[in-house]
Amino acid sequence: MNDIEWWRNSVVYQVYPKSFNDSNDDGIGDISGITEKLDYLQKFGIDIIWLNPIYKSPQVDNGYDISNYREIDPSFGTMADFQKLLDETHKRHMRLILDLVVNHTSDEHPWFKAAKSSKDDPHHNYYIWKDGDGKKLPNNWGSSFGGSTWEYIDKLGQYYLHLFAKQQPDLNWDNPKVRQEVYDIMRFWLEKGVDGFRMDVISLFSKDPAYPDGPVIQNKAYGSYYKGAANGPKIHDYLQEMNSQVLSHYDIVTVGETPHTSVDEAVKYTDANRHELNMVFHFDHMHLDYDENGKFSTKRFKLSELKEVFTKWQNGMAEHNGWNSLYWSNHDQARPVTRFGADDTKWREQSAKMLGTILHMQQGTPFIFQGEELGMTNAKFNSIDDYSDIETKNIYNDFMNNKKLGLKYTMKSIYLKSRDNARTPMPWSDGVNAGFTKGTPWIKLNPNYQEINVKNTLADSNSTFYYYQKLIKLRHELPIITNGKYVILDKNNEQTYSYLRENDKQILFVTGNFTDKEQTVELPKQVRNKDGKLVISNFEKEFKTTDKVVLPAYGSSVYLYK
Ligand code: TEU
Ligand code: CA
Repeated sequence: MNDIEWWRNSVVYQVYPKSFNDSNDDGIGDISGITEKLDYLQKFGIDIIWLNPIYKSPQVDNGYDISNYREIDPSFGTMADFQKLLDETHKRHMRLILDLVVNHTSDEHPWFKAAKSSKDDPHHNYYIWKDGDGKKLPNNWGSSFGGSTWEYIDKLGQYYLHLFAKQQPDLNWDNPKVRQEVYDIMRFWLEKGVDGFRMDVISLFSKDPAYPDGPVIQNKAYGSYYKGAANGPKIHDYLQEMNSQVLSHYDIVTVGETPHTSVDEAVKYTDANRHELNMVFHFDHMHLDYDENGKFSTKRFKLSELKEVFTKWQNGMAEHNGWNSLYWSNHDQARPVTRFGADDTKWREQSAKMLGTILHMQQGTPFIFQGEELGMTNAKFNSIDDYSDIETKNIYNDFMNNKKLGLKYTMKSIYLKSRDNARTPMPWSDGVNAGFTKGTPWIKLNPNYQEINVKNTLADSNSTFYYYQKLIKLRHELPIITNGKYVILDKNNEQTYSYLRENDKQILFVTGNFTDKEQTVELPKQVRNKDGKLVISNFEKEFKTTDKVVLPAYGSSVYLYK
């Protein structure tokens, strides 16, 4: 296995620092708190830790609004705490990557303060400005967090662009000075020994200079910016420049978050011959349950569509020398057992393990979001006051006051889709505040933490944790999981997801039941009546596979054929 890049058979664990572990009892997770839990991560077997932003930030968007890229936000600790975490991670033969958020800064960043002071300030064109009268918007683009993407500065007679909150002004990537500033920031962290970056909304850096109006979709009040800002004219030039000036000088991994990006577009970012990024996060499976209200819908995904998405990306990347990231969730998404499995007590852990099987046996680098290994569910908070996320708050106001969708639908869509579902504190025990803090947690715990927590999961040899631990181990031990060709077997049904992984020596047969009823899966001709070795299954019964497999509710299994 050592003839491939290390990130191709690695598993990444995403830590949301604010909610992982609080070491100084102020109710906020912090860097020293992560260091305290490195042995847990090492025991789990993961290879790479991804930290969400820990830089100085007013926290309007939980750290995705950065006011100083070279300082640790005091709420997370000090630079010495960070260096200790990095050193302790390396001592345990794990790697650590940071979150690079350079599509925008905080409006409290010194660059923006200078930029908005005068049109003649040298930093003015670090950002994107359009002359205007304060009445007629430069175009119809709507911010991801509601409202227009344009904010008017009276004194300048200009609008500035913000694809996200108005406190997150977009940087002007067409300005070479901005790009050099970013490359210097990257070198600052890489020289400390950081092992790479997850790059925030990397597909949005290069905007269409015409700033054309976008289509009005999902009955939003404004047009979408996707056509004018996603995968823009210069994005690949900029990434190839970034690669040649910075990335190629270090043994690191890069994963770009690429909203609004098709597989055809994504292969341009990840084809190794293009020297841009190693892999990207796409959103196609995250959009399967969108409806006319966009993300905050009560619609359920369709398994046939999920299989189509995964198959498109497995094939697309393989055909173009690209590489997939594999994920069910992150800090922006709902918990997988609620969204794709079954989060009732009866099937929760079984479906969590099934989802793990289906994702971790695919080709690519799997990302596990903190708590996924416990089979954590969405947190059903009763009141909007219990939610903290800017996106959730804005949706609540839009649905209640503009669209008048009523409290029941609004709260149900928030229960299902709020980003806070992923941001409730990591439950370490069934004790006070689940052992996350001795202070008052910055956000409420998931009410089911007495049942779902690390202490209970480690005490149960059949828990999701130990199942995921085996999946991670399989990826390290079976090259076919890294290099086998993916072949979908049951594209159209809504009950099971079965696929093969093939190389010149072996065949892996992977199958999972997405329903609460027993399902029979015919074995494909490639393995029928062959002797297969069961390598993992989330149901105990071991049986001979001849021509079919009977899967119990949410059952999943993997067989290896020579
Ligand atoms: O997310 C980008 C992004 O596309 C998300 O805003 C996504 O569309 C939304 O969360 C779906 O509900 C990145 C970060 O992951 C996110 O946390 C930040 O809020 C955002 O960029 C702005 O930096
Ligand atoms: Ca703390």
